[in-house]
Amino acid sequence: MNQEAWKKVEDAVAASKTTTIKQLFAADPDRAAKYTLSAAGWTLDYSKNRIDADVMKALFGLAKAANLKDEIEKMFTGAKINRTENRAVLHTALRNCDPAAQVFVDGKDVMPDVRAVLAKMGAFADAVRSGAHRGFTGKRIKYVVNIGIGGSDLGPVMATLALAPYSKRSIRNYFVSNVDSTHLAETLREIKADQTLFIVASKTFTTQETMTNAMSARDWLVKELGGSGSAVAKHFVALSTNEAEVVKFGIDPANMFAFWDWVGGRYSLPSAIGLSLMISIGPKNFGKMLKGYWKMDKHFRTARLEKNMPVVLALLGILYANAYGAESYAVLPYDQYLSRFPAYLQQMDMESNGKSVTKDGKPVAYTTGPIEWGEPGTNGQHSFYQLIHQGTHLIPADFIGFCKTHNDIGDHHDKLMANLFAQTEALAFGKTAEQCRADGDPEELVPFKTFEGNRPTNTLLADDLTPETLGALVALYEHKIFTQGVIWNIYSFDQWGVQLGKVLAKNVLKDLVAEKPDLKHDSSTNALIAHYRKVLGRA
Ligand code: G6Q
Repeated sequence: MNQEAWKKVEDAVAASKTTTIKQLFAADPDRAAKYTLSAAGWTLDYSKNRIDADVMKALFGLAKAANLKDEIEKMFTGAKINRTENRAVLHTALRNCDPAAQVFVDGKDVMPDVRAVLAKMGAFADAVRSGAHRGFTGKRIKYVVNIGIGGSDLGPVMATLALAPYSKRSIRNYFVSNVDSTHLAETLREIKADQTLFIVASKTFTTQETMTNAMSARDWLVKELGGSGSAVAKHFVALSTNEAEVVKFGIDPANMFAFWDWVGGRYSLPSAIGLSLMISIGPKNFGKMLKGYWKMDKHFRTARLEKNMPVVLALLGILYANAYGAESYAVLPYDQYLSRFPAYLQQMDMESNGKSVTKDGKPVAYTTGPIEWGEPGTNGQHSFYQLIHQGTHLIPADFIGFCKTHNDIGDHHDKLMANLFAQTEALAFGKTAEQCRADGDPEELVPFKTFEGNRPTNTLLADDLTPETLGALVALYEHKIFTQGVIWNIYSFDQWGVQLGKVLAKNVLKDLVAEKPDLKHDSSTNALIAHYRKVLGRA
């Protein structure tokens, strides 16, 4: 992080720190309008933050000092900004809807391949939806099971739930990720082999959990249907970058949907990894989602920093993480369809910016990626909001809502949105001791019923939850996270911590199953392995 520019942020914060959000509003009747932005179907009201013109100016200075505009261009034009893996980062190419667009990696335009895979996905999704693609015994596909984990699972799960109103209800989607056999077993209980399509989603096609689940699913299917290879051909497709491993597994490359090493797992929803979603909502709606992404991409690439929604969100996050010591932030969607959105973002943010080494390989001298968490409103209000209102931690929160609902029953939606607006109001303005007394609270209860307020929130509003607004929302957070990575000067697109887990588990597995293990771990791990083996009679 540029220390000179950061010093200016610290100075501006020091000068404004004692002014509360309440005072800031009282001093400026135009505050809400001043701190509201619109882009790609979304409105961001960030007025309920601990900011004034000087703080914002200093924050934009920080972005400029990091050459953010140049870094954005590098990403969009295929520079190898994921240096530790020597890869370009081009999820934006996946949703570039300009038919004339060209994006080059190593001198090759990637767009023809992107369009070809999308077309192949569309044709296949249509065939499954219409019944043209049938199972081994001639039955229509009724169950679609995505087998994948991490980036090959969380995006499709989140979006399939989010876009349920657009789904073909006669096809049911399942997602199996955990290597815990329970996940697969409970799914198999609900489906019929002759009506099931398994989608094996794995960028590398070597991930332990996914390959274990895929092999067990294949064994189950062959046992149920017979026919071995020919049954597998009708009931298994693969989403991967690794054709050789797909073929080894027994899936014909004709049934493989490709993507490329420049698509990071957690950024892969708009790639072939979105096939299960596309089967659910149809290629047209998938295309609309891509359009939503693309709109936000264009906004991010072209809007000046001061009007740039992902940049503003990123800078506010940096303000709280680095100047106020906030360790986490909450994402609180007031929409049941977005129930998995916080979990999806958790990976996107924490895997991208959970780094403690700068691009020069030196330890960072400041806080980086925050802990992201959240649940849909209003449920969270009856649980953890207490701590946000009156606890000792500062937890900035993003409230996400839609003016219209897909399920117009009575006054549910008005009540839902009333809660959203009321929460941000209460968090910002609190309740003073005087107000408590005026409400007749007994004096001994006043300290407990007083709310300090001054809790920062952003409110993100769209007219309704559609494929387009969902795509734009995902892109908004992707670019927010990118911007923070640039300012923190860290590599946001590798994930060596995930890779470590993949190796460690293999080593331990050997010791769990070996006839005579030679335990060479620490004493704790050795004892745990020995205990496990003893219970299973393998001692
Ligand atoms: C995502 C991560 C990680 C990855 C999974 C699955 O950015 O790299 O979550 O998506 O480990 O990997 P495969 O798709 O290769 O199975």
